[in-house]
Amino acid sequence: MRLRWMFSCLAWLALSAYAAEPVSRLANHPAIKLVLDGKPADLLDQAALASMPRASVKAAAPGEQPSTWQGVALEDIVGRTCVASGDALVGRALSRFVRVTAADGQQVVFSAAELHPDFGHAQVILADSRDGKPLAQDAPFRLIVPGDKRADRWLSFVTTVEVVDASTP
Ligand SMILES: Nc1nc2c(c(=O)[nH]1)N[C@H]1C(S)=C(S)[C@@H](COP(=O)(O)O)O[C@H]1N2
Ligand SMILES: [Mo]
Repeated sequence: MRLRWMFSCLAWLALSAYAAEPVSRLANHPAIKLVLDGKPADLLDQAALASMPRASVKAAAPGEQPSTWQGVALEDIVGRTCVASGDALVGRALSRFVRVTAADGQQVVFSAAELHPDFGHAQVILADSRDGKPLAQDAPFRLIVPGDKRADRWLSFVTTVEVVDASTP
């Protein structure tokens, strides 16, 4: 009897912790946190990401067959911060970089110019599907960097995109 009471107490605690914890809900409804110069700029949930233009690229990680990856261009996500997109990438803005973080803490960076169509045009994609199917072990989002000879920047389980001003006074 006592055990059963303890059990229901534990179940109640677990349920209320779930209700109070937005992070656990995010696990089922993936979203990308967008940060501009250290300040939260936006939360791109599934609806926001679905409203953006779809981007597609055929690319192979070393030793693998090429796949068609689909998702949203990293450049378009950066543009949501209202900086470093379109013709705004001049002067000091050329010292901006984009830092992408994964759920395991792994991080990679790109310069804003490396992504921009007038400069490097790296066509990096935040992919959510591979060959028409949702991602598997690398879900919910994976960076695809088509030009790289190594897959080290093909970051899996991406959570955060930050735009950082790296200029010195
Ligand atoms: N989140 C995250 N993504 C990551 C890594 C990592 O440690 N964490 N390793 C990278 C490295 S070094 C490589 S080589 C590829 C490996 O991709 P694969 O597991 O699809 O072969 O993932 C990349 N993406
Ligand atoms: Mo690697």
